[in-house]
Amino acid sequence: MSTTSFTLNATDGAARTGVIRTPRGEIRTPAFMPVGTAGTVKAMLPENVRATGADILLGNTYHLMLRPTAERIARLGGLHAFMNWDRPILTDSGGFQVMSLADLRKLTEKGVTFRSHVDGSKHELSPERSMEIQRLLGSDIVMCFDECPALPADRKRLEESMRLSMRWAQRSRDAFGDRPGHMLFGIQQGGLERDLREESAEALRSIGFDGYAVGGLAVGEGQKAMFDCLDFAPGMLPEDKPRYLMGVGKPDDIVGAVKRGIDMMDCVLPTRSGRTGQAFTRRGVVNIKNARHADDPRPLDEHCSCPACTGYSRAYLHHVYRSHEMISGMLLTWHNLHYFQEIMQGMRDAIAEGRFAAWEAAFHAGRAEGDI
Ligand code: PRF
Ligand code: ZN
Repeated sequence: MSTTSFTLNATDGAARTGVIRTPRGEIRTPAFMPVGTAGTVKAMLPENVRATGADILLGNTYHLMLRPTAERIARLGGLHAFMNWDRPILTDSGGFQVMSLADLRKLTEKGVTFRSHVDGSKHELSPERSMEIQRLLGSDIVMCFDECPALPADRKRLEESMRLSMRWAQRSRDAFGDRPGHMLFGIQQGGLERDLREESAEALRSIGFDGYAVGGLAVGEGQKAMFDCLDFAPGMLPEDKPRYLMGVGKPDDIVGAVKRGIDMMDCVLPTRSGRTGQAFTRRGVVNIKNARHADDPRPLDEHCSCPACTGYSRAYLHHVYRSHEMISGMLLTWHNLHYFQEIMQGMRDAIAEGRFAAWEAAFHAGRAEGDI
């Protein structure tokens, strides 16, 4: 018996819209998942994240296993109760974060050993331990344990790494077992090489997953190379399962990915940029720290209905940023998440009504390349 499902409601070219059903609620796709790495979407209350339109958050095995530990979160009733978010949570499996954040990493067939970036303590992660941690957290969508090389990487390295990730995908599947109400996603690797992507997709399809991620992109290759890869990679994955592009991206990356058949994405960009004074708007990026906003009585975006844009001027947002006031990160994060979710809703509606190309043209027409 399966208590989760994915329904495709409409397609327009390669773009798709649908819904993932889980016991904790529905996820409308294409979906953008705000990042709640350490059990919080930084600077936001969970109910306010929900108010921006998010159906699902992303959490991180790596950060939570180090602090406060998966066992402690399990004793306290799981991650949903702990962070006061009762809707779906997807957790990344840890390998990617170990490689980018941890110290003294050692990779073997079994898994990785590393030292914590927090206190230097020694830890191990493997497919089996990652599945156990994600179960203790109570994650609704569990990710396979994989390895993701930075690009550019030579072909031999990409091939060996991808094959290791596919062996780990099988071990992840075996360790995950049968958990009604929870989904396990495989992760395609293979860099920008078409034949390696196909080999990886074939390995994952034959194991069988509830959804499939495109991993190994947005790691230094640039937008053009990423889009070239997305012209073929999603089409190698089963049509009747959700496809998740990990760690992407800027608004135009997200639109280009959906156009190429991606259903889910996550990125720290709206939240992190919100704390560093960058706002994404329909007309382009606003750097609120810039002195030219100091006397500007206009809102960030006159068409935006978020609290930052309905209640405050650019001059105020500039002032609180320069004064290091906490409300600066709160307001800009809210605005950015609101804007990202508005893009997703716009794409879902456009795909459902068969007018994605026109929606995309309008999206690009209103935008400037540099700061506005
Ligand atoms: N694998 C995992 N997490 C990820 C990635 C990956 O390839 C990426 C690549 N953009 C981001 N997060 N497990
Ligand atoms: Zn706004």
